[in-house]
Amino acid sequence: KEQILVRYNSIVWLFGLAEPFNAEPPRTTLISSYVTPVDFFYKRNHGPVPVVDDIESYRLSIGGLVEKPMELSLANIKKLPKYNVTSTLQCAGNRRTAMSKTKAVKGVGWDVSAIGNGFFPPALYLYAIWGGAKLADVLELVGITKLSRTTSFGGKHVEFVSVDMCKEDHGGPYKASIPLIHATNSEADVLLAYEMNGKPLNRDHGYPLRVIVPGVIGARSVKWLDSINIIPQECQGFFMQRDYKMFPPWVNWENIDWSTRRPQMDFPVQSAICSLEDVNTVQPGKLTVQGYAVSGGGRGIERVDVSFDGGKTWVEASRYQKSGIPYVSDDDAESDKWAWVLFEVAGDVSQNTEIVAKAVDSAANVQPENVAVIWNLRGILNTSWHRVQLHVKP
Ligand code: MTE
Ligand code: MO
Repeated sequence: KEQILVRYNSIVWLFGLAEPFNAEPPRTTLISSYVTPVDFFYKRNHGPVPVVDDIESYRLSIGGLVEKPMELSLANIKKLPKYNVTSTLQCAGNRRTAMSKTKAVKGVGWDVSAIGNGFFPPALYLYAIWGGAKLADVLELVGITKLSRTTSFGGKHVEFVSVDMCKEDHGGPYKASIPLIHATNSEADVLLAYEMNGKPLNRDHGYPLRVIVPGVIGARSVKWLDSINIIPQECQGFFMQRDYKMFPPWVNWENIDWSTRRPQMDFPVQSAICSLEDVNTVQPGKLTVQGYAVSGGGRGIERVDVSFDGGKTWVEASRYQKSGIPYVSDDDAESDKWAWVLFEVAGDVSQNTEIVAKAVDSAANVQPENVAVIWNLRGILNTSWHRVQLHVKP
């Protein structure tokens, strides 16, 4: 494909691709390790991937409603205490393709792999180990003290602005915001990340600096961060106001009123089987089913149920995070509260059937049985029970 490189500010832009670069790995790669390797991590872009190549002149500017606006180099940010946070990144559009089988939706088609966790497993959920400074520490540099019981931030938001050019937003940069009360909460682990799985971020994932908002849909984790603004209310950009909102099934493109819904933040409880495709042919006998489960907002996974008979009877799967350590709960010191759990369970199969998985989170939230009840025109947050077909050879 023809590409043109254009230098603007310290950024070299790559133009000429008909569509932004979007990719997800095969679902089986996701369960091959707890931390998703960078190469197997899904990529989601709304515009051409920019190249920020002049790191010496790179500056993150922080402004808006602050007493002392600032410009920080990458070296300034690296001087702050470094945190490694294991967090699953999941696109709100994960499992969209399955939702569009109910009725057409608008958006990039995704199987179950628009997710990832640090090093290994791929899917539209990706779990990775992100290294960087805490946003709460960075904001303290401009005079915004960390969240305390007495702090009142009203409806203020922290806006993250990138450098990419998105056609949805009239060629403007990708941007999003989170509430200031969330950003200044050190426990929320919001990072300005410069590392992924122990190495500098690569270009696809936001080099040199990106936001990671654990437990929140991927759309708020802005890549190629250029500036941060403290603003009186939520960001008015396209991806906050006219996208990534959850609408009920009866809202269509004729009657939609975007202002009636708030930008989606936390993602709901989700799970997917990754050891099997949508349709499989197997020999009769023992079958091991593996996959991932994750919930938003730091809620851990309490249970994963798997059915070998289309949902009539269920067995509980075993769960783990780091290899060898059984997952207990999200308040267990060994557990990563922002990361997925991988699950595994074996059963006997003797005739054609449907294998089904559903997870329960620590707030006892469950996945909905059918996709129809959560169908929405943008095809986001398909968290319905994950079903795969099994043809058992006679
Ligand atoms: N940041 C910028 N600047 N531009 C984008 O298009 N896409 C968002 C988010 N941050 C996006 C962005 C969306 S929708 C998702 S799901 C994640 O990045 C994907 O991150 P990844 O490509 O590192 O997996
Ligand atoms: Mo996304």
